[in-house]
Amino acid sequence: MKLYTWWRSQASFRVRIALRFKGLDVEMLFVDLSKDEQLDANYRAINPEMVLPTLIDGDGPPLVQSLSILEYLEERYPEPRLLPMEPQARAHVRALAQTVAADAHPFIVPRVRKYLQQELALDEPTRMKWLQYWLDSGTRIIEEQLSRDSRTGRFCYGDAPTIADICLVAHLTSAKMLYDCNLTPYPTAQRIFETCMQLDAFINAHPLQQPDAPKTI
Ligand SMILES: N[C@@H](CCC(=O)N[C@@H](CS)C(=O)NCC(=O)O)C(=O)O
Repeated sequence: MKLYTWWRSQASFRVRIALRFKGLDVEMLFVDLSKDEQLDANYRAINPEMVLPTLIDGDGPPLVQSLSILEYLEERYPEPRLLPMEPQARAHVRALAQTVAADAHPFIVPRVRKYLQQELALDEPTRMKWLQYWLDSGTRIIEEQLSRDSRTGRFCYGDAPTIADICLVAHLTSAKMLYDCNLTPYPTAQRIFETCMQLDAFINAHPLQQPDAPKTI
């Protein structure tokens, strides 16, 4: 299996966690988004949207979109599970995952940041305000969902990690480590983050554990 990834990429982080969790061997191929390597013709040929991640399992075809890749891994390599069995529980877990991955994350990706800077000429403090607003808004919504739902346990759903925890951890890592957001108002999300970060799959997939990460940030 081959994964096109970059240490800072939130969507790649999601897939790295799932691969580790399921104990799958993967070769990492690094695409440096800070150098626009995703725009190279060779990468475009396998991922026409020119975004990370892309996963290639065996002879392919290339798999794109991190949530779709998580679902593929769950279907192809079901154990250990990343989705509960019961349909309403599965819908709940998918909804939590999408709250951050589909509704918050698109506002902060490099091509959006580039547009704010190059086309709208927004200065750095204004762009930071944008990023922190959307990250914080995603965290606030998932905190509200988690804190009021009796199905929340040690993890987002019960006492085992799911794709919701994967998306939550990737989101909070961006919020805290990359964009200095204050997470104090979100105790449930923080508690679950810390529980996940005790697990090898989450630790090993963390951005700063990647071979392409810088020594300091
Ligand atoms: N919805 C996509 C998002 C993909 C995405 O935007 N990835 C970012 C990195 S986290 C990227 O490659 N951005 C390149 C760019 O914006 O130019 C997914 O979940 O895979």
